[in-house]
Amino acid sequence: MDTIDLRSDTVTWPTDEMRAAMAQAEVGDDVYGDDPTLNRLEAEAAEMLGKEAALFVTSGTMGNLTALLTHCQRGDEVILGKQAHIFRSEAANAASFGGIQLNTLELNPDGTLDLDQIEGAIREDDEHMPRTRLIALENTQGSLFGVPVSAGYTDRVGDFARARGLGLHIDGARIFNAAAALATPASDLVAAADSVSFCLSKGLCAPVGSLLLGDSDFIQEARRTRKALGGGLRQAGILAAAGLVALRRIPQRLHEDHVHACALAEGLVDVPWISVDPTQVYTNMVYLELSPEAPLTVEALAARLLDEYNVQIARNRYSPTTIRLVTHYWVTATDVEQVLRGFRQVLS
Ligand code: TLP
Repeated sequence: MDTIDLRSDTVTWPTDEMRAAMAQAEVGDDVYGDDPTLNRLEAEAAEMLGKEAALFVTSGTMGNLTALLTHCQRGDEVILGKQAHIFRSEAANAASFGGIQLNTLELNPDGTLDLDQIEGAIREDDEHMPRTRLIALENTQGSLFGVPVSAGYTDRVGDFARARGLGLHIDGARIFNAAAALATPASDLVAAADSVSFCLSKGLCAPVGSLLLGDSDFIQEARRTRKALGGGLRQAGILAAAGLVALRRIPQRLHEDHVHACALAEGLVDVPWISVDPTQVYTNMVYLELSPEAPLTVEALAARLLDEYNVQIARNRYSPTTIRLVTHYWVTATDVEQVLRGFRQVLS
């Protein structure tokens, strides 16, 4: 990449191997179900995550929306964290396109929801009330330092949901980061879920795409929903070819990004005006606070880092003094040193 871009792992460029695979991809028309490369990607993803079937969608947002629209009817309710991406950062799509209401609960610092609070949020069968249909978890929980959520907890939520006739969806945009951090197969982290979405185009480096997974009936229905949303793609094998390289090559190297995130946090501890807690680095995200007394704003800091050190950072959308640094394939150990030099010199 041409800058050291820490704004997100969504910024990752495809690898050379992905570009070559895209150029050579066998293609068909996926709406007819005959794109061989896309079919292979969906089959391999389903097998990796231990689900019956998978559906390629354009983005994480589309994966979550397709899941919610498939699980829920208009007037249904989904219980999820107040800090969930689905609630905060998906442009109220469940409400605007599905008439679905989101009932949010405060997340614990470890990314979990209390089961007794979920219990309290489930609606009675009463004509005045929405119908509770679904619980949604996020793993890793991006807004809470990228903390991974354990298989044990997810299994408990799955049992709890099944016992009450509710579904469980996992926004697993970064499920392979969670798997790497917990040294647990991703399939174990989602075994309890009726549906899970994960992104190819974040830490896995593919240029486009996410997958939504579940049992065959669910995915057949989701395919209809995706078509209705305009997400029926044609020669999508071009994109799937990069996705296959992503799935086969990248999950096993994600721990390197986590090591780099820790190195960044540790190196920033002594930098003036910055507060950071290295014990709150769990995966590939480092959250920093810039003191309100600092001699420059986050925007001014970002401009100087870019001009003088070729480093890109961005302000957190929800706070003027919070910065999230995200490590990924294109951030090397040498880049980490360069970033630390930049922060030290601009802020000293
Ligand atoms: N997250 C992006 C931004 O929207 C903040 C990022 O840079 O982290 N679930 C989770 C947990 C996500 O973090 C994101 C994207 C999505 C879903 C949506 O994915 P896309 O951007 O592919 O629609």
